[in-house]
Amino acid sequence: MTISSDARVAVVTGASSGIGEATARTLADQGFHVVIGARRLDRLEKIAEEIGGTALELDVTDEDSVDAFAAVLPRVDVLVNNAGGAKGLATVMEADLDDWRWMWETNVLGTLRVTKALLPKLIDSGDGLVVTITSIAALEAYDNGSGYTTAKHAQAVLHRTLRGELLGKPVRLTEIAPGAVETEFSLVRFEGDQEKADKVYEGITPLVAQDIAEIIGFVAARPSHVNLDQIVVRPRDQAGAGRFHRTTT
Ligand code: NJP
Repeated sequence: MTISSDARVAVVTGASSGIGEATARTLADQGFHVVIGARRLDRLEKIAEEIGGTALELDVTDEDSVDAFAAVLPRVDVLVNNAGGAKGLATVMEADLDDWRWMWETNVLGTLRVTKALLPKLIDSGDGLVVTITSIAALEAYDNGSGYTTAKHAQAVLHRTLRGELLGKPVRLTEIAPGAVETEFSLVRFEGDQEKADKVYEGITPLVAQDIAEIIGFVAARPSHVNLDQIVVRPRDQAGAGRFHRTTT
């Protein structure tokens, strides 16, 4: 990997699709050298080529993978903790422990592993920024969603804790909590069932990945004394995790 020593480096996890991919493109347009990580390296390589960035295989649930990823980064100015997602919908009584493990490993421990590994470099940059993509599921509970809502609450509290622990250090922290964004999110949640995934966005105009990417670009472009702590963003058609205005055709 060749990253010029004076380029500002932005790392985006989970950049092989959706919000992460759009964010990588936006930050590259803003002049960052963007390092993108995810498990699907073939997708990453195409994106990296288009944006003049660097593709690195990364599994945030695997300690060795995170260590290897961190080891090759010469510097880090921005970290976007985006890798994550949901698996299934079930009541607590019928909770699938494997789905819970996936959600906690990816969203919570994944964010912890990557943040821990990159924080020294973010501090050394003299003007670091950590953006964590949580969810409105980090702000409220909804029926059948406890595996995801508990994971997103935990991920958010981990992120918010750093805001205090890093006071006095040159690192800003921004949490972005989106509502419904049409990406591969629902396809992953429903194990590739396109019909079920489509139903989530039926009759509404959802957010798209670019909407979130533009917000992250705005955050990264603020002067270094300005810390946008938390941004909640939903489609106009959504007032809460389970409250939608749907038009019927
Ligand atoms: O979903 P999707 P989004 N290691 O599925 C990666 C949150 N959010 O863009 O590894 C490394 O298109 C996966 O890559 P791959 C959501 O919780 C969304 O919507 O190649 N990477 C892919 O690039 C998540 O935190 C909505 O499979 C891993 C990416 O994660 C973030 O937004 C609403 C990985 C997922 O892209 C981005 O999700 C909300 C691993 N172990 C919060 N596992 C929404 N879309 O409605 C997965 O409130 N990835």
